[in-house]
Amino acid sequence: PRENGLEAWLRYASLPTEAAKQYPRYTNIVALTDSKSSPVCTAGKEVQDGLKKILNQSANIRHKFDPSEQLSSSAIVVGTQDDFPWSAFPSLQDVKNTVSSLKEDGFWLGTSTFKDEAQTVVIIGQNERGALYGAMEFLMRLAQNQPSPASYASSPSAPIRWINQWDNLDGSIERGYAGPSIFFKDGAVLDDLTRVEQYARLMASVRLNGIVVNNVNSHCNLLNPSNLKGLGRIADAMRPWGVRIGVALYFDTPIELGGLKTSDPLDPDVVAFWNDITTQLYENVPDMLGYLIKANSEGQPGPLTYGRTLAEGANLFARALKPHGDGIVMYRAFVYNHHLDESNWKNDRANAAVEFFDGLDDVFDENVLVQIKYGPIDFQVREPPSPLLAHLRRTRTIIEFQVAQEYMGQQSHLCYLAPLWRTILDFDLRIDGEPSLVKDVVSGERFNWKYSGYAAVVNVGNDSTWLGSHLAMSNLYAYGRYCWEPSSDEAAVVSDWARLTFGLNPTVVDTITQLSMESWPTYENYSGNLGIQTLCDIVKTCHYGPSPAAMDGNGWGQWTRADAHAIGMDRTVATGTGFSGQYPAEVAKVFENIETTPDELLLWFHHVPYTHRLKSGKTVIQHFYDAHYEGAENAQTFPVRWQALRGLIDDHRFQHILFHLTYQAGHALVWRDSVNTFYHAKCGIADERNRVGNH
Ligand code: GCW
Repeated sequence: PRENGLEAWLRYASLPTEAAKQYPRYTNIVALTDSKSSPVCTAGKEVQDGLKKILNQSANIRHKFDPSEQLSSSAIVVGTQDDFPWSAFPSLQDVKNTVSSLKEDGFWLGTSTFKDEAQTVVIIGQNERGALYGAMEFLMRLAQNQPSPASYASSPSAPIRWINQWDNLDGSIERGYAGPSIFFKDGAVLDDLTRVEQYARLMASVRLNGIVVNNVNSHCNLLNPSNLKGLGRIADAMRPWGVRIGVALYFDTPIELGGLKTSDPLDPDVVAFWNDITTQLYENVPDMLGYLIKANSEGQPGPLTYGRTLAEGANLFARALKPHGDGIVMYRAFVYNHHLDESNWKNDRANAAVEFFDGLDDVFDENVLVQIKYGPIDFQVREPPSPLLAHLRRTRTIIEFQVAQEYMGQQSHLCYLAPLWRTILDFDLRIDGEPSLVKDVVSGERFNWKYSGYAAVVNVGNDSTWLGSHLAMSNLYAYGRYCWEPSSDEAAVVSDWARLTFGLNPTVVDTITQLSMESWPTYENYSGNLGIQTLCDIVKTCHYGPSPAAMDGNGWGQWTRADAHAIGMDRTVATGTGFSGQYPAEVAKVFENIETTPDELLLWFHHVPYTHRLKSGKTVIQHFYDAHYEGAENAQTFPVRWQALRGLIDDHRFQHILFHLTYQAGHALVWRDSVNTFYHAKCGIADERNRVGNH
């Protein structure tokens, strides 16, 4: 069959006959549940389907375990710890303790013997979702020809592992590069939600358990009666995969949908309006995650519009949710003035989040979580972590990543993002002088939070590749893996993904792993080095393609302050915007000082002459020239190295990817020459190797 990408990494390609022979003949699947909509039931069907595809075995599913029965051949038993027939498996008594100490959604996967005869695969979830995750782990190991271990327990690093879609009701997707929405069209929820179910399956396989289905730039019509029903249908489609849904709200809905005169969060009619809407939502989506709020950001109304604090705005929604269960408010920290005056040296958009949230740590209701983009600006190719992550201690947080490659080549360039995410997650904020890795703040460990975690903006669309490019899917896969285990090895993760997506041929897996691992440094080299950010078009707001000139003179506050002599943002406390002082003391000291600031963030924190010498010994401008040549040159090798895989994977995907990599190689040259020529013209300093300006 033509490989169109719909199954992504869940193809369950059949194992070569020799490899398949090592596995037992599985005849029975016991999925311990009475309910058809339970993830445990889904797990049973998934295992049945996977065994058929990977091993060409046909197994039966039953839903009760009968201990009096003789299992003549191998069985697979999957269920929650509460439903598992412990007494039938005396050899698993020790496992009971392990299982009871699993975190929510965790699982135990192992093998045991039943009545000393048949080998049984046992999958026990801490809850129903965990059982499904264990079942998919079993299948994904099998598909990679990695037999399941005798005993393996796994728990997530954080309970919140969610996706944010930026889908609009008209079916367009903000920053979407892969066709129209799989959720909405013409103002309504789509009738056919097949793709939504398939998406939930992909999410479950990497243990993502929640999704906000509509754009943070939301519309009041989301909440009209027929859409409330539609949201109910979306939730129903995703629930069997253990995925819960939430919605993003438009702050002025009381005025625009409710016909009220105000949306002031303290107005009793506004409170009543939101209470009523919330009740209606829960009637349709009884297990709703809660509300995502973008307010007072990029032209969106919010509490500040009505002279109220951000906390008063957030608490309005928190109180509406409270009576209905465990719903939370995800209140975005992405609040800033997008008409900032660059002529003031002290102005700095990077300062905004900490300034806006200053003093609010103690006043948010307990079911408000603040959702913080990983960097202080906006998903750039290189940013330090947001200092707000070090300021909120009582108020729990969610870190926001972007699988959508908005500033990263928009899925037309290969850019595997896990190595970038690790620079953030492994960063030690040294809060109160104590070890405070970002991943430990986010997991809740640092401040003893029970509920915190991850969100990522994902732009899957109707395209059969989901993201518009086969290789871009490694980012979605890796995102799930990192939420679960943020210390994972980036190369190992992408290799797993490559095996599942393209098969077990080591040449294929190694090539994809190497290209992926080189892709972010390569992209950084040709798009924007030394912390200057992605030098793309800010003014037209397409955020694509080189436009270093657009990076100044805009109100968005994404600036480089490049003139004829110097470049970079002075974010020091001593002479600049003061941003470095927002970090805890030890980190602030590192960034305040030009000597201790790492080269890759130099221009993020300091304004220096083009002739400033880096730790590498090169000048800033020569580094620019060289890095752009290196990046573009390496991008030229991508399609060539890909060519070597011809015939080793199916031709359809081979060609599709070749097309993308060839395009990327060409566009990298455009990037190189646009950026180099721009700075050459600006500073007039010749390239030591005489390349720039000479063609
Ligand atoms: O990066 C910017 C994007 C906007 C987006 C905004 C946000 C949804 O360019 O398209 O709006 O961030 O995160 O709210």
